[in-house]
Amino acid sequence: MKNLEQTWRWYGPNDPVSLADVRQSGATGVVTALHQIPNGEVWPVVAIQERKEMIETAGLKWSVVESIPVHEDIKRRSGSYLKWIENYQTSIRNLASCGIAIVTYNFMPVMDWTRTELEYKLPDGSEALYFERAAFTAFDLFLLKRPGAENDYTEAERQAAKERFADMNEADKQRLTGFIIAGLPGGTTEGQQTLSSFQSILDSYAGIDAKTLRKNLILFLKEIAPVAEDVGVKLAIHPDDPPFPLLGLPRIMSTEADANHLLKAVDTPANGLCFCTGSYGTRPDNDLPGMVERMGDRIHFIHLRATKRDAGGNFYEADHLDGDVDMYAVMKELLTAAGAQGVSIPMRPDHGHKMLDDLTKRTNPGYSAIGRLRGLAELRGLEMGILRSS
Ligand code: DNO
Repeated sequence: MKNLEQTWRWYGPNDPVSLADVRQSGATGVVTALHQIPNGEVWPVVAIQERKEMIETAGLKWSVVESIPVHEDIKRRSGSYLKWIENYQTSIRNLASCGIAIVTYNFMPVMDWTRTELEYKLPDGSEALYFERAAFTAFDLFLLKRPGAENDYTEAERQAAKERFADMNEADKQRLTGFIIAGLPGGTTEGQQTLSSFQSILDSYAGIDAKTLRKNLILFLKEIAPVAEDVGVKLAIHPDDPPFPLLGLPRIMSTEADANHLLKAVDTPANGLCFCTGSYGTRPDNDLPGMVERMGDRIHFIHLRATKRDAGGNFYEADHLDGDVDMYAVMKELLTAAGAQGVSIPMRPDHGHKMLDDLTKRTNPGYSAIGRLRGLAELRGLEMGILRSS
C-alpha cells in the first residue's frame, strides 16, 4: 500500500479560496486549469508557466490539470474538429514541457456536471448540492420544452414534474434554468445564455447516439494518447455526472463497463481514469471497491466524495464518509492500487458542504473552503488509519 498525494482544486486567481488558504489545508498539490482560455484554443507555454510559478511561490505544486475542455466539435466530429484536436495535442506538449503530467477531461456532450439545487439545506444547518429528478424533468418539459422530451419519461415522472413545476415561482424557474444551461463553475459547459441557443446546441447532437459518441471518443483518444505517451503525460477521463443520459443526450462514461471498454480500446497507460467516487457512486450498480481492484493500474487521479440517493433517483452530496459510498473499502483499494503503481496517485476532496463562516461568504458551489477542509481531514485520517493497520 502507498499513500495518496493530497491535492486541492483551485479555480485560479479569482478563487475566493486563496493559495495561502490552500497551503493551510495540508494539501501539497494544486489542481487547476487556465479557465480564461476559450474551449479549443491552445494553452501557451507562457501562460502555463506563469500559473505554475504562482502556485510554486505559494509553496505548492501544480499536480493536475482539471480540465482541458474538449470542444463540442470533437465530440460530434464536425466543424473544425481537426484543428481543435491539433490544439489539444499542442496543449499536452506545452504542459509536459513545463513538467505538468496529468490532464483531466470529460466527454459529456453539451453539459458538464449538473445539479438542480446548490443550497440544499441539511438538518445540521449546512448546505449541499442536490439533484432532484422532478425538478430536472420539469425544466426539460416546461421550461426548455424540448421537442419529443415527453417520450423520455414515464407517465408517473411527467406527473411528478408537473406538480413540481406548479410549485415553482418565477425566481425558482430562473435559478434552475441558470444552473442547467450556464453550467456550474469549473465545468466545461459552454455558458449558453438563452434557452433557444441551448436548444440549438442540443439539436446539433441529433443523430449522435451512444454508439457514435463512444466511437468519437475512441478516435479522439487515438489521436491524443500517443502524444501524451510520447511526452509522459497521463490522461484521466472524468465520469459522467450524473451517470445517466440527460435531455436526450447520450452519456458513455457512467459504468465500469464503459470505463473498461475505453481502457481496452486504447490500451496504453497514458489512457487512464479520473476515479470520481461521487459520480460513479450515484449508481447502485457500480461496485466502487471492485472497480478500483480491477482497474486500479489505470487510475491516475481521484475525486473523493459521497452522495446519498433515494428510490426516486434524487441524490444529495453527503459528508465525505457518510454517503452511499463505502469510503473505507474504496480507500483501502486505492492505497493498494497506489502501492502497485508505485505512485502516490493524486486525490482531492471533492465538493464540500457550505458550512460555518462560509455560509455568509461568496463561494463557488461545492468548492467552499471549510466543507472541503472537513472532507480532506476526514479522508486523511482514514488513509492513515488504513496504512498504519495494514
Ligand atoms: C465538478 C467537476 C467537473 C470536472 C470535469 C472534468 O465538480 O468534477 O466539472 O472537473 O467534468 O472534466
